[in-house]
Amino acid sequence: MKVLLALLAVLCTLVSPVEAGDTLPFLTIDGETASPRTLSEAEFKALPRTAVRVKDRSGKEHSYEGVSLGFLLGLAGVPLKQNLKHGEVAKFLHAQGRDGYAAVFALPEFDRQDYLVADTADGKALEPATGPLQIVLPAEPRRSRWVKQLVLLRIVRSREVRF
Ligand SMILES: Nc1nc2c(c(=O)[nH]1)N[C@H]1C(S)=C(S)[C@@H](COP(=O)(O)O)O[C@H]1N2
Ligand SMILES: [Mo]
Repeated sequence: MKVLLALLAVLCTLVSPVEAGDTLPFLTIDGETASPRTLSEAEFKALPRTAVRVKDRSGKEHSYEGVSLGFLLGLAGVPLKQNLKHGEVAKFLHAQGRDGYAAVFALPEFDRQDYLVADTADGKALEPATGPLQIVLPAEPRRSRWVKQLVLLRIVRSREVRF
């Protein structure tokens, strides 16, 4: 019986999506990178902060603040900018929200500075439906990569296709 229960527990953890509620770290950066890590809310808040200004659909400007997405990847040892060489360009970022929604980014995209993991908008913490963290991309009015409730930044290596 005990063995069966243990097996069931293992199976449950294997099939459950990234949705483990309170047990989920604030932000996880993992995958094919030199120093995968998790960040607590306090650790995130202590990182160097940047701000970007973005116009919404009605033309109203909003100020988002948080930590540069490239900086966060750098913390986990992801090679970027001049360190992004040769085979490393086959890697990409899979960014995922608590609901499982995901968007991908190629690593050379982080040559630009204005990709943000925001925790505030106009000086206030993001709404629960959006935060506590959201990817904010000032250059992308189509907001499909503005992953809400961001919990995971995973580096994935694209596999060689053999013919
Ligand atoms: N976690 C999560 N983030 C998400 C989505 C989602 O379904 N889940 N939808 C995306 C898409 S397709 C769009 S257009 C915007 C919509 O957000 P808005 O209605 O606040 O502009 O959120 C993006 N971020
Ligand atoms: Mo969308």
